[in-house]
Amino acid sequence: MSEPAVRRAIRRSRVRRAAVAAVAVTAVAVTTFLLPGGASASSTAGRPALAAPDVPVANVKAHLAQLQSIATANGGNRAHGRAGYKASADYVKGKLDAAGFTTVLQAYTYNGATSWNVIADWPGGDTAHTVMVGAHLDSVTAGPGINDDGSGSAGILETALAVSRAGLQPAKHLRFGWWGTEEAGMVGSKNYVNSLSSADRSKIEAYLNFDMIGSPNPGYFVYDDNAALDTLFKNYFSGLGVATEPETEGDGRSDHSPFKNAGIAVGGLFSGADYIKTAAQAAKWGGTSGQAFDRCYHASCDTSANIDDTALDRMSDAIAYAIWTLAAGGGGTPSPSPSPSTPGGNVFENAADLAIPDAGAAVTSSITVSGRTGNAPATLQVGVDIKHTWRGDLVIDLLAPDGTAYRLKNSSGNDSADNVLTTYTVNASAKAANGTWKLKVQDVAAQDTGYLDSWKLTF
Ligand code: DTR
Ligand code: ZN
Ligand code: ZN
Repeated sequence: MSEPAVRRAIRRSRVRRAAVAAVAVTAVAVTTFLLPGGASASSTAGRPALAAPDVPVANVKAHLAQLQSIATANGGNRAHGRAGYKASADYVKGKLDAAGFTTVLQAYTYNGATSWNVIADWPGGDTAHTVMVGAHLDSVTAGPGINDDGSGSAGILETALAVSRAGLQPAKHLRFGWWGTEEAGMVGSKNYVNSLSSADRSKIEAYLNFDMIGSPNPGYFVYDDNAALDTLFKNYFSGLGVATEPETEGDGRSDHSPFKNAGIAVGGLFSGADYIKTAAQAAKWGGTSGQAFDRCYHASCDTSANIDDTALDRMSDAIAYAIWTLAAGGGGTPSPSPSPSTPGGNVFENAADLAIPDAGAAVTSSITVSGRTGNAPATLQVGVDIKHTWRGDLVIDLLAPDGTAYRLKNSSGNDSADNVLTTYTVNASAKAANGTWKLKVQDVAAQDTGYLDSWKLTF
């Protein structure tokens, strides 16, 4: 007799438990991510998603304070060939060694001076499927380079330390890189990519670059070089309710370029440099229109004071979300992946696995609908696919963007069949179509467990 059947037999002999008072919690969700070549980074079906942790912005700022101190103690900068750069590399390496990473200072020379990339591998994971994250550690000679690019260096450092704190055991292999001599033309990262055999390059499924993520007058720009990685970050910020724009200013101007030129999928985030924030951008992001995103770009005033904490916080959390999603099949804030991919289609789906706590709190999964006009139809189709070993435990609601709840399914003491694979029809004609719709699911009786496999809205 299969294990679920044994459980059913036991449950039939058992008085059903009262429903558990529920406190809805926002779900964690897995986003299936397809890389070029079809490799997928989704979690094993049915395994509850791992939630990416919050990356404490205070810790990121503490790293920036260290980099500031290093610059102050070494002629005011952390530039190629200067003592401040090597001290920065030693600081980063020391933190990583203490956290259990396998680190290497990869030496090279440029303009007669030796410099080093810091390469750190997190032990474990399938090295044939490597996810790499990087930032440049050097500054210009004019200043300490706290936003450019201490912010990216500190953001990925604290995320690496979060991987260690979590004892993460991702399916894919994780590698981090802190690049030297970017300011002279991506010299360090070029050295690294050129040092790889073509076989080793092909093992890097994605390279994510973070060069300026804490600009004082911030924008939220997503690299659009690779559609899937672009969508990953756009979904993340959509889940935060933060608008993003494609990053176009930096094409060819940072360390993702050598990886892209080697045929590796690249992505990343950027908070802006010397371009001027428009009125429209200020309207959606706040800050000051008519002013550069970073007035201290490549200047001596690019110090610890030259950071917007909110941007640094959000972007650091996005780094963690990307790593957990790509390498560990986990994620963070539910991120809808509307289908078709362009807004305005009539089918929107979230295929993210979502664990449903047994006899526990309700969980929600989100789909953000955009590009439609008017209200939802009187026959809105809600397709639900839940894997569960006793569907009578489940209560399912559709929540409209304004919070109105439509009950799709009640619990039932005698519906012991497996799974919910049903399309419900809802008269949602009183509700605007655009906005974030949610599916709320609660398991109200003990024993038997399951997860939301996917759900979709058809307008
Ligand atoms: N961070 C700058 C290079 C740069 C300018 N704009 C962008 C946009 C996206 C990435 C990088 C850049 C520097 O290192 O000088
Ligand atoms: Zn720079
Ligand atoms: Zn930079």
